[in-house]
Amino acid sequence: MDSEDFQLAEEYFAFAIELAKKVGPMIRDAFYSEKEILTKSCTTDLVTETDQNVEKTILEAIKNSYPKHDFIGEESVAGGLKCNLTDAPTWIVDPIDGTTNFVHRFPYVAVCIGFVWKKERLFGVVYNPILNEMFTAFKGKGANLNDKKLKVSKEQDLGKSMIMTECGSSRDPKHLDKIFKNMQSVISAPVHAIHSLGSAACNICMVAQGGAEAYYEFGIHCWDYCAAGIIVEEAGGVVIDTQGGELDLMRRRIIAANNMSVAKSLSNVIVEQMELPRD
Ligand code: LIP
Repeated sequence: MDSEDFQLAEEYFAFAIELAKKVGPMIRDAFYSEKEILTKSCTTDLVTETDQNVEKTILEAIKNSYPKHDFIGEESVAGGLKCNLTDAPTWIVDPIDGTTNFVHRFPYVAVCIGFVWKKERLFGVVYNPILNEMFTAFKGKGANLNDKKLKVSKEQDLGKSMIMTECGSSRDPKHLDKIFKNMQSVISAPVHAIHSLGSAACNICMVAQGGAEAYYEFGIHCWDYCAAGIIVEEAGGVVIDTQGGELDLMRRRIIAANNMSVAKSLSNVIVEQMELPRD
C-alpha cells in the first residue's frame, strides 16, 4: 500500500460512514415494526426483508461509486454469490449483525462495513442505529465511538477478565457440545463472567470500548468480524486465531482481546478447536 492508496482508502472510509448513516433509519424504523421472519441454513438462522434491503442499498451505492471494487456481503453470499477475497479493493458487509436480536427487538444490532485491500484490513465502520453508536476505525489512526476515542481495558490477567462469546445459530449437537465444553473451560479458568450481546460486532466493539476484556467465537463469518476487528485493534487491542496464531479472516473463528496476554491465556483454555468450512 503506498500513500496514494491510503489517500484513496480515506475517501472510501468517509463514504462508508455516510453509507452506514444512510441505512441506519431503514434498520431503526423496521426494528420497531412487525417483521416477516425467514430462515436460511436452519430454523435458528434468521433473515428478514430488512437485512436484504439494507444489503441491496449498500451494494448499489458501492457499485455506482466504485464499480471496479469487489463486494462480499452476508445476504449476497446466502443468495449464492461466491466469497472470494482477492487483492482487489473489497468491501465486506453485514447489513444487520445480530439479526436474531433485531427480530426480538433486543437493541444490539449493527450494520458492519469493513474494507480490505491487497489483503490488508484498512478500515471498519460498525453502526448501531438503535443505540445511536457509530464505531469507526482506520488503520493507524485510532478508533472512535461517535466523537470519543476508544481505549481497551488495561487488565492483563485472564482471571480478572470478562469474556464475551455466543452459542451461534447452529443446533447441531456435536457443534454445541464443543461450544459448551469451551464455555465450561473458560468460565472455570476462572474468569469473572461470560456474557453475550447476540452480535459478534457488538461484542468486539464492547472489548474495544473497555467494557469486556475479550471475545471469542467459532462459526461466524468474515462479515461478522472484519469491520469490528479493525476497531478493536485501533483501540489498542489484538485479534488472533483461536489457536493463538495470526488471524485468518476467512477461517470463521476469532479471539479479539484487549491485549496479547489475555488473548493467549484465553486461547490456552479453549479446549475444543473447531475447523469450519472456509468463507
Ligand atoms: C450472528 C453473529 C453472532 C453469532 C451468530 C450469527 P448475523 O450474525 O453476530 O455473534 O453467534 O451465529 O453469525 O447472522 O446476525 O449477521
